[in-house]
Amino acid sequence: MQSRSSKEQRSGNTLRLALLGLVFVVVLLAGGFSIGRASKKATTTKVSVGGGLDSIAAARNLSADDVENALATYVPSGKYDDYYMFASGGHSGQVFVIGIPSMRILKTIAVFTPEPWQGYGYGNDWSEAALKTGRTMPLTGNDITWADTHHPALSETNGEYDGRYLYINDKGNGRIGFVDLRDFRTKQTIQIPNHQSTHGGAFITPNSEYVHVSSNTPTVWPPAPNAYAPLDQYKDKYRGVSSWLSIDQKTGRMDLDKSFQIELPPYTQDLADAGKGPSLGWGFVNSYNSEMATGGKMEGKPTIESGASAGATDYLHIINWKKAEEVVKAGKYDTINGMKVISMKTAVAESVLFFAPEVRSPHGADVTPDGKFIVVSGKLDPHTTVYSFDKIQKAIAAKDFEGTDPFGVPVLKFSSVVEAQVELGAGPLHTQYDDKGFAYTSLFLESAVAKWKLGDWKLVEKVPVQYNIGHLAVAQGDSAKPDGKYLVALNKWSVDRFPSVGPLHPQNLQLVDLTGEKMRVRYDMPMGIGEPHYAQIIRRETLKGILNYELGTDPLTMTTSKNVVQQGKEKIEQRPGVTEVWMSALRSHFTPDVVRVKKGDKVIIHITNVETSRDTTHGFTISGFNIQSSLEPGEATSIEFTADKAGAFAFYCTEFCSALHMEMQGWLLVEP
Ligand code: RUQ
Ligand code: CUA
Repeated sequence: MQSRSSKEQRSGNTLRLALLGLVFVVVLLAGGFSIGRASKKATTTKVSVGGGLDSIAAARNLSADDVENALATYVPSGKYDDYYMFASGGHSGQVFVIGIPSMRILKTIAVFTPEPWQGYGYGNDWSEAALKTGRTMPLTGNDITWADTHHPALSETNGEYDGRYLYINDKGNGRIGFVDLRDFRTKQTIQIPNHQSTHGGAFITPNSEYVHVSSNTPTVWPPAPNAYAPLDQYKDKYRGVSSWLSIDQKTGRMDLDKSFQIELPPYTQDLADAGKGPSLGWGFVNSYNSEMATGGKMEGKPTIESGASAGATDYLHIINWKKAEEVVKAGKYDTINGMKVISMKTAVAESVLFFAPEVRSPHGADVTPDGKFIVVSGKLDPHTTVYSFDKIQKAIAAKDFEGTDPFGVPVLKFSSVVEAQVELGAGPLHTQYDDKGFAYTSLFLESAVAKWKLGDWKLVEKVPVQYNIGHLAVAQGDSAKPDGKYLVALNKWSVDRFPSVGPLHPQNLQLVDLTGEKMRVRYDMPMGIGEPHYAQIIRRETLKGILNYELGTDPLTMTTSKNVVQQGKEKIEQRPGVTEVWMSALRSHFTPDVVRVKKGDKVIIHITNVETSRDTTHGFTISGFNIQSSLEPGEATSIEFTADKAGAFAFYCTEFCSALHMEMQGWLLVEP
């Protein structure tokens, strides 16, 4: 449909002609019938719709291209987008859910950062339990209330997104979070032992056995509070780490007892991906700074920027995680900060870890959907390098090494493992795939997306994007079965695309249509709420989100809360130093609506939203106590605080739930 109208533009290229084509498209879309039937309808629709479109386009000064872009992305009221995109929020510490192709934000998911609308992180409730497990950084003892979320990973079954779980790493503080896609809420955050940072990952193994992350900056090893080594001992005393976090198949939670780590040299480990199909059981992590530069500009040493780019090559880390599992089972590990860690020495001896040279300063390591190749781009090289998994296996079997790195890790011969080097343009970073054998690589310096053909290893086409694209995401593009169709360019700079909102500009996400002969930028989406790094796009039907909870559900466990409050069974219990309340919320009142406590009491309020129909959310806040809960339909939560000042404090429902929402109010009386 779209190609028909673009063809017409090419021949005529007048607004009127294109609009006629579009009217035809509208009719086709509306009817979904064959051409013969549609043209019958066109006689009735054409006049009103065509006339309207014509004058709107003229009044708004829209070109034919603009109108086509609008039609290609518009999702009418009450209709749904075809895809969900889960985008990281960068240093907002969140995840954003965006509809594709409309590019409308459907939700923000709070992960590492308190978020008041969702009542996440206020009031010692279930969300506090999810947040607190990852809050304190053991190395400093500090509570961390922000995060730098980079790479969301959707759970997979047989290499395809299954819509159950989502994981997201915190680059800044070495953490990972788990979002339950039944209710789009974060259920677990973890400070991963032995990590100060994360970057390679999160990626999921094809049956969600593990979610992987590796460190970014190396840490003093073994990590411990007050562990210190000066930078001139970097090579000996600092280490990177690759973590394989076991996923509980029933709950989606990560289980550190069943997880393991692999000690790595103090290079800067970077992007990573899981093998699939023939490469199932393997993981690939690239790295930069094999030079081990540590900066020191004012001491006359090179900056990390130049020091890390001085050498000719870095190393792709090739990890046999199935083998690593066996090594752990055989007990060949050390326990460091409670984690099972395979030492570098053991990893080499047991053939768990190999290196392949990479063109210096690489970024992006992306396994093709068939699992046969790993695509790595070098930020400073216009080529992207394609490694063959088959060749890697043969080289390992034949011990076809060019030597070892300074830590004794065998380095495979570059020429033996490379399938192709494809010249794409300036600053290639990340690659995604479609269903037709094409690969799409972001070109940061060139501000473009390059489309190229797998197998032919040839550039097909480029489309400019605005500006400086980092990651890109293709519909289902990270799975064994990509859809193609849409690509989103996650551009770092917006420069002149939007009116001024002060010096901090929004990021610019752009929707690129992949269905036509040529790639086409359809839509600009300013992201004024965070800096998305990476995103994954999943078919809408795959997600089975719930519309309400079973009455009395504790969101943390998704089971019935032991403090569920049935309507009519509300009560207040008082014992020395404690007031405990079982409260219900129902349009438009809380029961009880007056709560008397003694100054200094610990107050526990168990609230159940006893309504379970769609969209009947209530909120709960008490003035002056930094408490804010969002009680979704059916939810039961428990709030705890100390009433240490006497006074009369209003509590009320924060969600506009009914005509008498303003009256959904009560009193907490703290008696002196
Ligand atoms: S990185 S712009 Cu954190 Cu994913 Cu490449
Ligand atoms: Cu309940 Cu407003």
